[in-house]
Amino acid sequence: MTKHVDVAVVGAGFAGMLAAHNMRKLGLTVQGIEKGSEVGGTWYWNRYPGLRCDVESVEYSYSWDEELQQDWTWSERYSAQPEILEYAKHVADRFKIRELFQFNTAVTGATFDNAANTWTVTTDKGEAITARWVVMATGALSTPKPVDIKGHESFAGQSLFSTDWPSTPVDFSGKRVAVVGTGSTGIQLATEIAKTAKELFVLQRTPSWSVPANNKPLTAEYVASVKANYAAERERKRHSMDGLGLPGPEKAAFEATDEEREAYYQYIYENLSPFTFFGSYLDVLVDDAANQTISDFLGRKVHERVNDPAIADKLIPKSYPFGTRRTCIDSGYYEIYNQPNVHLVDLLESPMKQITPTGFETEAQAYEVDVIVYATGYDAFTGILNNVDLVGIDGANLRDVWKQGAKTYLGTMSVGFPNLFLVTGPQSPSVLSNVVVSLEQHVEWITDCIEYLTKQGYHRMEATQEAQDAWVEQNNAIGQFTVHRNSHSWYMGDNVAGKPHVVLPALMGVGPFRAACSEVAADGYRGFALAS
Ligand code: NA7
Repeated sequence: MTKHVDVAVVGAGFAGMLAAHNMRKLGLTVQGIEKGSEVGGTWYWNRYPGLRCDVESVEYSYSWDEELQQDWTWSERYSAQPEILEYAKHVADRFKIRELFQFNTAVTGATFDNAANTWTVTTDKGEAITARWVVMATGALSTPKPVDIKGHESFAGQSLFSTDWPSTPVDFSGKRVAVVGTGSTGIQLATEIAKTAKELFVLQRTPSWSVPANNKPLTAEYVASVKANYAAERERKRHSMDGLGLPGPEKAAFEATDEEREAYYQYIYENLSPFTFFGSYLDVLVDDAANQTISDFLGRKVHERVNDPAIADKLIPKSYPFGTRRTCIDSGYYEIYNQPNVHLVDLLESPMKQITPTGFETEAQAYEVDVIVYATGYDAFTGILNNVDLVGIDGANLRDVWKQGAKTYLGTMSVGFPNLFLVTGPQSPSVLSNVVVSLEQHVEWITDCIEYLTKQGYHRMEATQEAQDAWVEQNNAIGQFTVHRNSHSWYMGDNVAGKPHVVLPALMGVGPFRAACSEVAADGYRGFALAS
């Protein structure tokens, strides 16, 4: 039997929970669908040891309910995954959000009925749900990149995946372990595994920049000071460039003396979020020489932390400008290379040949290991949307429409797919911001939009080609203006074979993005075709 609701919400992560809650508040009928058995999204699926958020906990939390933010108290500066999952569960309990979702159910596809202006959402349980509006709250980093190393299925030891970690603790003591990948995930995992493994081989292709987390328990005084001004500070951050409202002097890098710059970078390094570097000087994300001053500073830090200068040198990124790949925070990452049981395998120097039944082989030598841990990243932004069959007008599948590159208007809708809202989709700030601030903005905008459409008696909303083209073009132009023009990364889709090189996140910043979305709404949803 087909169930009919006003709104179907896919995903019970931070975005989906809020979307379902908001739709119910509008008085609409809602069906949430979640593949996992619990709320939490990325914090439900990811549970590898050492996993910690790289945005401070008092910021990485909902701001839409004052009592919630006053009642909940974070224990550490950067939360570990179990605490964030507990928070998500607390919110679900507090606002009775679970009753809006069907868990343990994966969406397999959705097809638009062009005459009825409804979507039929299908699930792996064989169900069909029709909905006027669909909100895809599926996250930008939810589909792992397939392992693309020759021979990986032949490995006879234990293969572990950061994105599908066993629910019982894994004991690495006495084992020879290889970690593949040195993004945020690989860095966190390697730091943890180095504590107990007999031998740890860290397989690095592209090094990341990493800055000490300086994680610490939060004092009662600090928490009280945050809570005293929570609402006002949240509001300020909503209009900032990164959603974090980090400080930045109003001058260009070379307007400061070398000593001034060094002192300021040192201050950021010791005290502030690493994302502060992005706005440290006005021109660091647009001017290559200004940008290089940060790399030079951080390179010196790597040398201070790693005893062997040759290894330190290999750990220093050289192939991309600072800020065009995720800057990581760590809890002793570089120092693991001072331990006798930890070995850096530089795949740029000796490329990987293959994985074998007993380990792996580079061009230079063969290694025997008991465990291989893959921290090889995601098919970001589009993976999850392309893995289900989203069929819009005239039977077009989103994955085919996006073959030459994902395109949206305001990150929220793609031409040919009416009534299908994306949250933190391509060309929205999402991963280049405090994503909770971004997803709240997106979900609130969608909520206001659906309320408007409902009140005005509209049954259909579709992005126009003209508006979408202009939005994508503007984002590409910003990409060309910034240091991203010289980079290849998952922000551009470059990590997945065959994926087109497109600027996936919106680079304009959180505040300007919010302003653009608000203007569109105030102008009667300019750039969208509305119909009853
Ligand atoms: P990332 O940042 O995409 O990192 C993946 C890492 O895996 C990166 O170092 C890759 O090197 C490496 N990789 C991928 N495929 C291979 C192969 N075939 N051989 C060797 N190395 C490989 O993903 P994370 O999970 O660490 O972080 C994603 C986000 O999650 C992060 O930014 C936070 O926002 C949270 P490459 O760059 O391809 O040379």
